[in-house]
Amino acid sequence: MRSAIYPGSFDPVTLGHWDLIQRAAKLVDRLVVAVLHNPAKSPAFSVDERVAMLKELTATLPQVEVTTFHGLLVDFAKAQNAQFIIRGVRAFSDFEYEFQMALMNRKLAPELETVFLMPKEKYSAVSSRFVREIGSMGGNLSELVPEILRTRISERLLKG
Ligand code: COD
Repeated sequence: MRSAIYPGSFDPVTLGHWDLIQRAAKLVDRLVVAVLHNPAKSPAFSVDERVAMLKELTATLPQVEVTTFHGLLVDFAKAQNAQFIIRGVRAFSDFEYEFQMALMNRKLAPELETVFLMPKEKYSAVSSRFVREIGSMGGNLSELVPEILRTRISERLLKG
Protein backbone atom coordinates (compact mmCIF):
# COMPACT_ATOMS: atom_id res chain seq x y z
CA MET A 1 0.00 0.00 0.00
CA ARG A 2 1.37 3.40 -0.95
CA SER A 3 0.95 5.79 1.98
CA ALA A 4 1.88 9.44 2.23
CA ILE A 5 1.82 12.10 4.90
CA TYR A 6 0.87 15.66 4.01
CA PRO A 7 2.06 17.60 7.08
CA GLY A 8 1.47 21.24 7.83
CA SER A 9 0.15 23.94 10.06
CA PHE A 10 -3.08 24.44 8.06
CA ASP A 11 -3.79 27.62 10.07
CA PRO A 12 -6.26 27.71 8.35
CA VAL A 13 -6.60 25.35 5.40
CA THR A 14 -6.59 27.23 2.08
CA LEU A 15 -7.51 26.51 -1.53
CA GLY A 16 -3.79 25.90 -2.09
CA HIS A 17 -3.73 23.13 0.54
CA TRP A 18 -6.96 21.70 -0.88
CA ASP A 19 -5.52 21.65 -4.40
CA LEU A 20 -2.52 19.70 -3.09
CA ILE A 21 -4.65 17.25 -1.09
CA GLN A 22 -6.68 16.37 -4.19
CA ARG A 23 -3.53 15.90 -6.30
CA ALA A 24 -1.80 13.77 -3.65
CA ALA A 25 -4.91 11.64 -3.06
CA LYS A 26 -4.71 10.51 -6.70
CA LEU A 27 -1.12 9.30 -6.27
CA VAL A 28 -1.42 7.06 -3.21
CA ASP A 29 -3.73 4.53 -1.60
CA ARG A 30 -3.71 6.35 1.74
CA LEU A 31 -3.05 10.02 2.43
CA VAL A 32 -2.68 11.21 6.02
CA VAL A 33 -3.16 14.95 6.38
CA ALA A 34 -1.30 15.71 9.59
CA VAL A 35 -1.72 18.93 11.56
CA LEU A 36 1.31 19.86 13.66
CA HIS A 37 0.43 20.22 17.33
CA ASN A 38 2.99 22.67 18.63
CA PRO A 39 2.15 23.97 22.12
CA ALA A 40 4.96 26.55 21.80
CA LYS A 41 3.08 28.40 19.03
CA SER A 42 -0.12 30.45 19.25
CA PRO A 43 -2.06 29.60 16.11
CA ALA A 44 -5.15 31.54 14.99
CA PHE A 45 -7.19 28.31 14.91
CA SER A 46 -6.92 25.60 17.55
CA VAL A 47 -5.73 22.14 16.53
CA ASP A 48 -9.28 20.82 17.00
CA GLU A 49 -10.71 23.54 14.74
CA ARG A 50 -8.12 22.83 12.05
CA VAL A 51 -8.69 19.08 12.18
CA ALA A 52 -12.48 19.54 12.06
CA MET A 53 -12.22 21.79 8.98
CA LEU A 54 -9.89 19.39 7.19
CA LYS A 55 -12.15 16.43 8.00
CA GLU A 56 -15.18 18.24 6.63
CA LEU A 57 -13.31 19.25 3.50
CA THR A 58 -11.95 15.77 2.76
CA ALA A 59 -15.10 13.84 3.69
CA THR A 60 -15.66 12.83 0.05
CA LEU A 61 -12.16 11.34 -0.31
CA PRO A 62 -12.16 7.89 1.35
CA GLN A 63 -8.38 7.46 1.05
CA VAL A 64 -7.73 10.61 3.12
CA GLU A 65 -7.34 10.60 6.91
CA VAL A 66 -6.87 13.69 9.06
CA THR A 67 -4.97 13.63 12.32
CA THR A 68 -2.48 15.55 14.45
CA PHE A 69 1.15 14.92 15.22
CA HIS A 70 3.82 16.29 17.50
CA GLY A 71 7.54 15.77 17.59
CA LEU A 72 9.56 14.87 14.54
CA LEU A 73 7.73 14.46 11.28
CA VAL A 74 9.90 11.50 10.25
CA ASP A 75 9.02 9.61 13.45
CA PHE A 76 5.34 10.18 12.82
CA ALA A 77 5.68 9.12 9.17
CA LYS A 78 7.46 5.92 10.17
CA ALA A 79 4.84 5.15 12.83
CA GLN A 80 2.20 5.56 10.11
CA ASN A 81 4.12 3.22 7.75
CA ALA A 82 4.24 5.99 5.16
CA GLN A 83 6.76 5.94 2.33
CA PHE A 84 6.22 9.53 1.16
CA ILE A 85 6.01 13.06 2.55
CA ILE A 86 4.00 15.46 0.41
CA ARG A 87 5.02 19.11 0.31
CA GLY A 88 3.95 21.98 -1.90
CA VAL A 89 5.94 24.58 -3.74
CA ARG A 90 4.15 27.73 -4.73
CA ALA A 91 6.98 29.87 -5.90
CA PHE A 92 10.72 30.10 -5.87
CA SER A 93 10.52 31.67 -2.42
CA ASP A 94 9.28 28.35 -0.97
CA PHE A 95 12.08 26.42 -2.55
CA GLU A 96 14.95 27.03 -0.14
CA TYR A 97 12.97 26.19 3.00
CA GLU A 98 11.36 23.15 1.41
CA PHE A 99 14.67 21.94 -0.04
CA GLN A 100 16.44 22.20 3.33
CA MET A 101 13.60 20.48 5.13
CA ALA A 102 13.53 17.64 2.59
CA LEU A 103 17.29 17.12 2.86
CA MET A 104 17.19 17.19 6.65
CA ASN A 105 14.31 14.71 6.72
CA ARG A 106 16.28 12.50 4.31
CA LYS A 107 19.24 12.55 6.69
CA LEU A 108 16.95 11.53 9.54
CA ALA A 109 15.07 8.87 7.55
CA PRO A 110 16.62 7.98 4.16
CA GLU A 111 13.81 5.56 3.36
CA LEU A 112 11.23 8.37 3.28
CA GLU A 113 10.87 10.22 -0.01
CA THR A 114 9.66 13.83 -0.14
CA VAL A 115 7.40 14.50 -3.11
CA PHE A 116 6.82 18.10 -4.20
CA LEU A 117 3.59 19.08 -5.88
CA MET A 118 2.65 22.35 -7.55
CA PRO A 119 -0.81 23.85 -7.19
CA LYS A 120 -2.88 25.35 -9.98
CA GLU A 121 -1.27 28.63 -10.97
CA LYS A 122 -4.16 30.66 -9.56
CA TYR A 123 -3.39 29.30 -6.08
CA SER A 124 0.31 30.00 -6.18
CA ALA A 125 -0.01 33.22 -4.17
CA VAL A 126 -2.44 31.78 -1.63
CA SER A 127 -1.16 31.33 1.91
CA SER A 128 -2.64 30.85 5.38
CA ARG A 129 -0.84 34.03 6.47
CA PHE A 130 -2.69 36.14 3.87
CA VAL A 131 -5.97 34.44 4.77
CA ARG A 132 -5.47 35.37 8.43
CA GLU A 133 -4.53 38.95 7.61
CA ILE A 134 -7.28 39.58 5.04
CA GLY A 135 -9.92 37.72 7.05
CA SER A 136 -9.18 39.56 10.28
CA MET A 137 -9.79 42.85 8.46
CA GLY A 138 -13.06 41.69 6.95
CA GLY A 139 -11.71 41.15 3.43
CA ASN A 140 -13.19 38.76 0.86
CA LEU A 141 -11.81 35.22 1.21
CA SER A 142 -13.66 33.70 -1.75
CA GLU A 143 -10.50 33.15 -3.83
CA LEU A 144 -8.50 31.92 -0.86
CA VAL A 145 -10.37 29.30 1.16
CA PRO A 146 -12.73 26.43 0.25
CA GLU A 147 -16.33 27.57 -0.11
CA ILE A 148 -17.74 25.14 2.49
CA LEU A 149 -15.44 26.62 5.13
CA ARG A 150 -15.53 30.27 4.09
CA THR A 151 -18.16 31.58 6.51
CA ARG A 152 -16.65 29.71 9.45
CA ILE A 153 -13.16 30.99 8.73
CA SER A 154 -14.30 34.58 8.09
CA GLU A 155 -16.43 34.77 11.24
CA ARG A 156 -13.74 33.21 13.37
CA LEU A 157 -11.02 35.56 12.11
CA LEU A 158 -13.24 38.61 12.59
CA LYS A 159 -13.95 37.57 16.19
CA GLY A 160 -10.20 37.18 16.77
N1 COD B 1 0.09 26.04 -3.00
C1 COD B 1 0.88 24.96 -2.87
N2 COD B 1 1.38 24.51 -1.71
C2 COD B 1 1.03 25.20 -0.63
C3 COD B 1 0.20 26.32 -0.66
C4 COD B 1 -0.28 26.75 -1.92
N3 COD B 1 -1.03 27.84 -2.08
N4 COD B 1 0.05 26.77 0.60
C5 COD B 1 0.78 25.97 1.38
N5 COD B 1 1.37 25.02 0.64
C6 COD B 1 2.26 23.95 1.07
C7 COD B 1 3.48 24.52 1.81
O1 COD B 1 4.51 24.87 0.92
C8 COD B 1 3.83 23.30 2.63
O2 COD B 1 4.61 22.41 1.86
C9 COD B 1 2.49 22.63 2.94
O3 COD B 1 1.58 23.13 1.98
C10 COD B 1 1.94 22.95 4.33
O4 COD B 1 1.99 24.35 4.51
P1 COD B 1 1.70 25.02 5.94
O5 COD B 1 2.15 26.42 5.87
O6 COD B 1 0.30 24.74 6.35
O7 COD B 1 2.60 24.15 6.94
P2 COD B 1 4.11 24.38 7.36
O8 COD B 1 4.99 24.58 6.19
O9 COD B 1 4.15 25.40 8.45
O10 COD B 1 4.46 22.94 8.02
C11 COD B 1 5.72 22.76 8.60
C12 COD B 1 5.80 21.40 9.30
C13 COD B 1 4.72 21.26 10.35
C14 COD B 1 5.60 20.29 8.30
C15 COD B 1 7.24 21.33 9.92
O11 COD B 1 7.42 22.39 10.80
C16 COD B 1 7.50 20.03 10.65
O12 COD B 1 7.68 18.99 10.05
N6 COD B 1 7.52 20.08 11.99
C17 COD B 1 7.73 18.91 12.82
C18 COD B 1 9.12 18.94 13.49
C19 COD B 1 10.16 18.39 12.57
O13 COD B 1 10.12 17.25 12.11
N7 COD B 1 11.17 19.22 12.31
C20 COD B 1 12.28 18.89 11.45
C21 COD B 1 12.00 19.35 10.03
S1 COD B 1 13.43 19.19 9.06
